[in-house]
Amino acid sequence: MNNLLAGKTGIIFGVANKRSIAWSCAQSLASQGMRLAFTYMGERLERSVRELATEMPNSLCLPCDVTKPEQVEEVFRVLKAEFGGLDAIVHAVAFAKREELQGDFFHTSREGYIIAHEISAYSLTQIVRTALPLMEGRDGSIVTLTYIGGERVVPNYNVMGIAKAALEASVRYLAHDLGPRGIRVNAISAGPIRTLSASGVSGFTDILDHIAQKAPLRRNITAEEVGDTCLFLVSPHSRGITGSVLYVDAGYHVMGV
Ligand code: NAD
Ligand code: IMJ
Repeated sequence: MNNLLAGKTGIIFGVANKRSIAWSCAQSLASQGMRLAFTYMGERLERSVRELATEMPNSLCLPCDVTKPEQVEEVFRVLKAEFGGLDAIVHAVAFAKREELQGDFFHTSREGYIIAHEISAYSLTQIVRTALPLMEGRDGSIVTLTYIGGERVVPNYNVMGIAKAALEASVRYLAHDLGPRGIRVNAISAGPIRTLSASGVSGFTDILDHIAQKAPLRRNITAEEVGDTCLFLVSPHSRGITGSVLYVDAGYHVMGV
């Protein structure tokens, strides 16, 4: 089984380097024959993303800062010209100012709150709206990445937790909007993984150790496991699932203590 997505196209937002969860999603989708486009945030990441994308046949790389609507629009203009249509979107984008990810949540600044929500939550809705004309009539699938800090308190996750709650609610409202057009929208709630976005998070090693001791599977998860769940959500095997959050967390979310 290696051609589940032959003839289909997808776009991946959020590759920074080979450790990015978005890159594992890309590898799983490409392994089943999907043709992919990648976006990168800022010129500093262009080289890294272009180098990774050379592994993927017929792929495209485009700049996209999700705070710039004209860049989002340009992405889908190019995609229409190059791919014609679009079957899948993977949204793996999040950002909050570093100073907002420590100390008391109530210190969150107005600006920090707005930035975290614009990049980590609103961007999904903006991307979906702009992509819609390319996805009409194709039974598409949209997948975003979330974290349990959007439903429960994880110390230091702070404003990112509030933004993930908004992102998860957006998944439900988008699923309702797009269901009649045959487009599904789901989120993957991933356990902690050492990526660029996890670097410098205070106590991250302790959190990984805690999961390895307490999660039902008694281990942490890998980015490849998230990628394979993304493949499931993009493929027709998940055709009855929309508006859901799937946990790829070694079962940690079921625990009470
Ligand atoms: P990562 O740093 O590799 O990916 C985050 C991406 O967001 C980067 O590629 C970055 O360039 C992009 N980004 C930030 N600001 C942007 C902007 N203005 N416009 C466009 N892109 C922008 O880290 P990751 O851990 O792979 O994160 C991917 C997703 O997974 C995020 O939504 C994150 O919240 C989520 N997640 C991560 C973990 C974890 O432990 N690493 C766990 C659960 C969920
Ligand atoms: C992030 C902050 C605090 C605690 C955290 C995390 N835990 C985990 C993460 C326990 C697992 C990683 N995560 C789930 C994220 O969504 C990270 C988002 C993020 C990370 C950074 C670090 C660098 C920076 N801004 C960031 N913005 C968002 O400047």
